[in-house]
Amino acid sequence: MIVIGSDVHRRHHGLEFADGLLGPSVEGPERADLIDSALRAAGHAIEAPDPVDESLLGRVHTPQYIEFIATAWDRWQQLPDAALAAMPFTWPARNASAVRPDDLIGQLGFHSFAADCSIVEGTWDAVRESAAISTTAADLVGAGERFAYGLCRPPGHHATTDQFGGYCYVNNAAVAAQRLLDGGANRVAVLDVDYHHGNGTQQIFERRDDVLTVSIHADPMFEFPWFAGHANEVGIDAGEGWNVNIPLPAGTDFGAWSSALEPGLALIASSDVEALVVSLGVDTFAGDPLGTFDIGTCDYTTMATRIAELDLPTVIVQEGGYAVGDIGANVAAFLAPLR
Ligand code: SP5
Ligand code: ZN
Repeated sequence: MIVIGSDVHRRHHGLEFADGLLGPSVEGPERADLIDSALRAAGHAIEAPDPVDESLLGRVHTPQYIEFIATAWDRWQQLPDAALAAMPFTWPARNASAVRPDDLIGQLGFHSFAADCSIVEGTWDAVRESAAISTTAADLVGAGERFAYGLCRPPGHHATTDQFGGYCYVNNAAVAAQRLLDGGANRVAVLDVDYHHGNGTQQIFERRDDVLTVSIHADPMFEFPWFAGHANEVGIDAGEGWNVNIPLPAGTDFGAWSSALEPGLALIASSDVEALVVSLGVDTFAGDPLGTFDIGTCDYTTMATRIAELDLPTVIVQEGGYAVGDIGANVAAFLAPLR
């Protein structure tokens, strides 16, 4: 199993509004560092990524959004009252104008959907590196590797074509899927096993039939991201039938989770896809502070074994997982059977 990773993620340590207070985000640098050390202890070598082709990011996202993320910190610094982190406080909600404001604070709201994210000095460096990691992993699989794992941080699956949120800025899974298509695959699937719905991946591909998106997640009736992830979201226009959401109740254990996985796998197996991207969140873990599911460390090995039975070239990108004491063991358990 080839693992791609880097220390550049440490430059991003954002703030998060939670429980009425602004504080350090639960999505912090220790997450990737702990995965890194657990994988090294399990015998994996970790290789550096190639630089990312930034034009690729502007095809999965809008070029205007990528330009915004890349320059927001410098613009923020020019404000006379620039504080710790660039964050919005107003978002375009129902019945709002679609006009993008000229002002930075307005654009921060325009280009985001949640107050769990902020932009700090090193955010763009880390975001670009995270996309480089997923691209490099995709290129390895495109060149014939059966599996490659991208230790991506920040995560990506909540990032839409033009909005950050849910600790995500650039959608690494979407970037990997697009890279596999560009490399010659006619159709790819993204299987999202993070605890939260992959709303960004869904939105990026919802009008396309060359990417099948399948997400298994906590029902948005009770969980973030709240406003996407219902079972009746099946894709739009040419994409109709190419998005599958499998929402699950609080407390779901691995037996029920596995039963939900089966129809997703069956659809992937029957859809003429030539490669697979797995959005691997381990926030389904029983001890996760953001989750409610009841999945154990050993279950991740069973999960990966079943996914590998699809017999597809597979890129795995890291998404969520906040039980830092167990995150390394959980990721290592998932990767263990993939060889
Ligand atoms: C990639 C990913 O897993 N993103 C998840 C983003 C969830 N952000 C909102 C979390 C709100 C948690 N509030 C917890 C309060 C506990 N006292
Ligand atoms: Zn998650």
